[in-house]
Formats: sequence, C-alpha cells, structure tokens
Amino acid sequence: MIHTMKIFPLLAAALLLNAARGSVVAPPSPYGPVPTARQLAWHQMEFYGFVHFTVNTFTDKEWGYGDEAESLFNPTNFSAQQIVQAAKDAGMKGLILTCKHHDGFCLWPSQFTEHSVKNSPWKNGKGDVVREMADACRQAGLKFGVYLSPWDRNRADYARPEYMTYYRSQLRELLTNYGPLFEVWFDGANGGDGYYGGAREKRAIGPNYYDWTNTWQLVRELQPNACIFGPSGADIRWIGNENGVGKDTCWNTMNFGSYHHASGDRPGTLWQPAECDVSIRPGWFYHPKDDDYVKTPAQLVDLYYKSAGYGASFLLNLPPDRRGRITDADVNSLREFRRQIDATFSKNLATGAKISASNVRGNDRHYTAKNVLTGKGVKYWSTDDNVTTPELILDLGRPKTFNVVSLREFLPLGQRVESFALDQWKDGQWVQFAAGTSIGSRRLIRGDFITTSKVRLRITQSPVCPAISEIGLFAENP
Ligand code: FUL
Repeated sequence: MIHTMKIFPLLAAALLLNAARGSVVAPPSPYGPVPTARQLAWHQMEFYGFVHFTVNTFTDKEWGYGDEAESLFNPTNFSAQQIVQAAKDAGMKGLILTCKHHDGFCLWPSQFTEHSVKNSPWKNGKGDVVREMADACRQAGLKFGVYLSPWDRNRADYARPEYMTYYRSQLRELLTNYGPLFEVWFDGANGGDGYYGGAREKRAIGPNYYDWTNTWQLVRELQPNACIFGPSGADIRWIGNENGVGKDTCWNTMNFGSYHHASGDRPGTLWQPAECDVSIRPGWFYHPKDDDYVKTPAQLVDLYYKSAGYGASFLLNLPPDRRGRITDADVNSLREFRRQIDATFSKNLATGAKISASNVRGNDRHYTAKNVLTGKGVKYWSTDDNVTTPELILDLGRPKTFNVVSLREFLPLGQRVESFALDQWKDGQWVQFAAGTSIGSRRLIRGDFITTSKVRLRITQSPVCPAISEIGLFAENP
C-alpha cells in the first residue's frame, strides 16, 4: 500500500476514501438514455400549475380570433399573490403562465407589438402580468415558467418567414427579463383561420415553419436550466390527451418522431418523460358557466395517482376569473385535495421495517436494501450485474394496513426495471397483490386495503440490475 501510494497517490487516496465510506464496488453502469440535470430537477417537481389568462377571460372564449381590442383586458382586482397562494396551498411547485395564447395578446408590454397590456386600461397600460406573476412565484418559493403560443391569429405576418423573427424576439424578451424559468411550453395547436392583421383568412404552415431546433437554441442559451415542453427532441413530452391521465405503462424514454405519447418507447433513444395537463374546470380559460363544474378534491386526488403516480408530472390549470383571481370554489377544492394527499403521504408505514434482499451489489453496504427507506432519492438498493430479478422483503414487525405502495428508481442510472410484482404475507405464504411494468421516477400502486406484517417486492424483468431508491407503504383516509 505504501508503495502504491508513492506511485499513484490519487488512486490510493480514492481507494482509502472509498474504504472509509465502506464502498469499493463500482456503481451499476447507466442503462439507455439518462436524464439531464434540468430533467432531474423537473422530475422532482411532480405537481405544478398552468395559469390561462388573457382577453378570452373577458370574451368568454377558449380560442380568441385575434381581433380582440386591447381595451377588453381589464381585470378588476388582479392579484398575482392570490393566484400563487392558491397554487402553493395545493402543493404546486411552480406555475406556467400563458404569456401569449393563440389570439396573440401579450400579457407583458412587449416592445415588438402594440397588441398587449400596454394598450389596455388595466393599470393605465403600465401593468405587466408576467412580471407580477414571476415575482409572486419567487416570493412564495414557486418556480416560474412561460407559455408562448407559436400560433398567432393576430399577426399580419403569421405563416411568413418574418413572423419567426417576431416570435423569437418575443421569446428572447421572456427568457431574458423575468428571472430563471423552469419550463418553456411550446404548444402544438395550429387551427388555421384567424384575423391575421385584418386578412381574416385561413393560413397553413409547413412542417418545419417553426424550425424548432434553432428556436429552442434560444432557450438553451438564455435559460439552460429550463426544460422545453414540445414535440420530439424537447425535454418533456405531452401525454397525448388533455384529461390529465397517463397510462400505467409509462416509459420515460421515447424514439424521435414517435407518437407513443402515453406509453413512451422501450427501449427508446431519448429521455423525454411525460407531462399530464388538465384544467380544474372544463375550459382552460375562466367561464362563468363552468362555475358548477370545478373538479372535486376526489377527482383531483384520482388525477394525481393517474399522472404523478405513473411517473409523469401533473400539470393542473387554474384559470383566474375576470377579477384576476382564482375563485373560492377552486381554492377550496385545491386545499382539500392537498389535505388528503398530505394525510396519506405524511406517514410511511414501512418506516422502521426490517429489510432483507436476495442480493446486494458486491455485499457493499453502499447499495444496501435499507436505502429504499432512508436513501432520500440519493442512495439506492442495487444488485450484482448478473442479478436482474432480485427480491426484497419488508418485515413490518406487526400487521399494518395500507392501500398505496410507492416505488421509485434511481433515475441518474436510467429507467431499468421492466416489470415487478408485490406480495403480501398471508396465512403463512406469499400472495401477490399487485404487479406492474414501468417504475421510473415514481410509481404509485393504489388498490384495496391490505393488512399484513410482511411485504415482498419482486423485480420480475429487467435488462440490467435494478437501482431502487424508494419503497413506501401508505394508507388513504387512515
Ligand atoms: C392547447 C391549446 O389549444 C389550449 O387552448 C390550451 O392552451 C392547452 C393547454 O393547449 O393546445
């Protein structure tokens, strides 16, 4: 050793350090595509909101035609703090604002158009909704993101090359003037007809009109930590519906050009996890007629399990009303939703369990099965490279009752597990109570209540050794 230290002092120091930490076994090699740092940060958010607000709020429309007078935008009591507080009370980690929807009206005083808040009566044209929302988010500890509709039914130059210069100039304003952004949302809608500066006609665009590769380059340059939501090649994919529901097989990986939005592709060549978007009301914008159809806490809880619970993110839209506030009905539903989720997840019934595994990587305590309870997403249980279908047993010490199981993989090593099963100890033998495919960033299995003193996780298919960072047992409405 002394001799080695003379020759390779750094290597020897590293070995000693590893030995002191109790780890000399190399970690598993990553499998397939892996998330970038910005995607990993995004995965941790899990639940965040949309805010759809513009002239449509005052015209009672979902898609403005583009000929709306700026004077229409006049919220009577706008409060970014109130909107952000409603989101925060719901447990959201960030908000994405429709800075410009398809009608082209801008919620910030863009220097590139007159069609914005600067020509509205609101705050005598001195207001900036984007600024107020960005500031309120930051003050409340929420992240902020922007939606800038590529389709613009107001612009005379839409569908011509000049428009892309305009669009990118606007994007630059948003990426430069409003602090760090966590997500930039590029919508796919292109309905055709519109005002277009008075032409009032139908316009079509070619498949490469938006030149995403180069347009997105601006985001990479100006906001390298922001995730891009958009078509193939973006950081985040659409789940393929606007009901907020994912699929129980939901891979984080996709192939370029694939339309398997819900399931993703396995094996895939891109890390492009799914986002489930839905509104708390029937419309994306506020309509008085929707007041009786605010989603109930139970519906929101269900959506949470069907989005975040499948390893996707839950993007829930909260539309401000004509005052510029979230109505009480929505606020109350959000609070009760949060109360129920917190009541469930505040107590992990697996805490304190005795854990054993059929294999631990190199018998190294760095990869111990105990990490599924204490690893905090940083550590994980893993096995030797040739052990791809191991099992892990949680001995709870006494019978416990639960109906939700939470599993997570250690994402920096890629999505590894292809299927798993869960068993309970019942009448002196193991009885399977659930099985599934993808785990990924999070998998929630919500079923009937089970009372048992032992639970077993079996990895039933995996191309490589698994890396599991969490197992939790929870009870709804205990
Ligand atoms: C869609 C848009 O057309 C809707 O108005 C809404 O903004 C939704 C989130 O995306 O494509």
